[in-house]
Amino acid sequence: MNISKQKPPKSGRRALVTGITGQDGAYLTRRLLELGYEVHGLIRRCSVPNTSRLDRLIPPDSPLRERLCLHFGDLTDSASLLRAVESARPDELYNLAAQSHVRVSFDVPDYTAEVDALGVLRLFEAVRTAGLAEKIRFYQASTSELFGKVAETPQNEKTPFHPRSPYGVAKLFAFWTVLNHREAYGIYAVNGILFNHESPLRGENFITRKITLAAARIALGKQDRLTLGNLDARRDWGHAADYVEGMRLMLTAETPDDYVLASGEDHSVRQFAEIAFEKVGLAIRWEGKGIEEKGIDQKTGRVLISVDPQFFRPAEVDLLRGDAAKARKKLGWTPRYDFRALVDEMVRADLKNESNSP
Ligand code: NAP
Ligand code: G4F
Repeated sequence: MNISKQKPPKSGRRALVTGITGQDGAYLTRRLLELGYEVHGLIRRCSVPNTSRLDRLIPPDSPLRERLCLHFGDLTDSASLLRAVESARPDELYNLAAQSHVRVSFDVPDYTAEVDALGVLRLFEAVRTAGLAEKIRFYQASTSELFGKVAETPQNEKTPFHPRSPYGVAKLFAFWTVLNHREAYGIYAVNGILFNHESPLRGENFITRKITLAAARIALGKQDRLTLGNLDARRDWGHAADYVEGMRLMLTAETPDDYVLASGEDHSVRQFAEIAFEKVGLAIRWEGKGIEEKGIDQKTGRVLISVDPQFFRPAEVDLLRGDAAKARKKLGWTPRYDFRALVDEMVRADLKNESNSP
């Protein structure tokens, strides 16, 4: 992998991806490389290597790597953004970088706003300073968290916003920053309002991965119990591979617009856990209410899941279910995974990894 100023060989279109080391960054990068793009990524300096997701999807000996180039930078550092934009001179810019954890945003609200809100503005300033405003196509990773305390169900592009966390509020600033740059400077900039999307590469402290990892470890005798927060929360979960394809499609439309990507189904945290545990051969029975609720192994009577209020949020988003009709119709977006296939892939991957590690 090229780091910084070593340019990869020239090819077709050029993309710059911020957040390239994250879940979506890795899936999007693989897809763009497969399509022949030259991909530049913004990467933060880290005390341990942080390219494990890229390494998993694009093996070190893959010829795709020749068209991948990483630049050190940070959304809080304007000069580094300008350097990356000027060096890559991208046709397409995907801004995926964010402090993306909603619960954590209550602990670090100031930092979350610096990155998730002002970071987007800094990136637009870099684009304009580099003289790329007329040529670039800019994707912003907006979120269903904007709907927050939902005004209607399902949510679509016209549903009013009511964010419920510092993360959601910061992403609201970012959403409007995109619209403002579209209207004020004519930049081709779009918001992808994406509902939750998951994969085996999902961070381990998001609910789906926390559950699939724990189910695998409990089945293998490596963990006793899983402790969760709000079991009643409902989310619209899809697969990241499908959603990065939607991001790309948004930048191919003739005119810039904002789109919801969602599966159209919602499930509770409790249901997700039940299915994940079932897939490792553990049937769960629920007993008790509120913080006393327990998920019990039907066969042995052992408590496998319990509730800990430390995982509750100061303000919760109770229910998200999206309507992606516009993206399906105008972009031809067709997700391949359904809910069960998603859970199945995540559980299998965690079982495999955990079986092969101490
Ligand atoms: P993720 O796995 O948490 O990845 C976040 C990425 O942002 C990582 O590469 C991280 O780098 C990078 N980053 C964080 N702070 C940064 C900073 N100050 N400067 C530069 N890079 C920084 O998130 P994801 O699930 O792939 O999500 C991608 C984007 O979509 C995020 O903006 C998220 O808010 C948004 N989104 C996600 C979902 C979802 O369900 N996944 C739904 C809607 C919207 P490190 O690896 O160095 O930490
Ligand atoms: O997996 P989560 O942490 O995802 P959340 O808050 O929905 O945010 C994710 O999706 C957003 C799109 O809607 C993105 F914008 C955002 O970047 C992120 O990717 O939590 C899902 C639900 C919540 O209601 C939470 O309260 O699960 C509930 N939950 C219950 N117990 C838990 C836990 N969440 C976590 N992380 N950990 C728990 O133990």
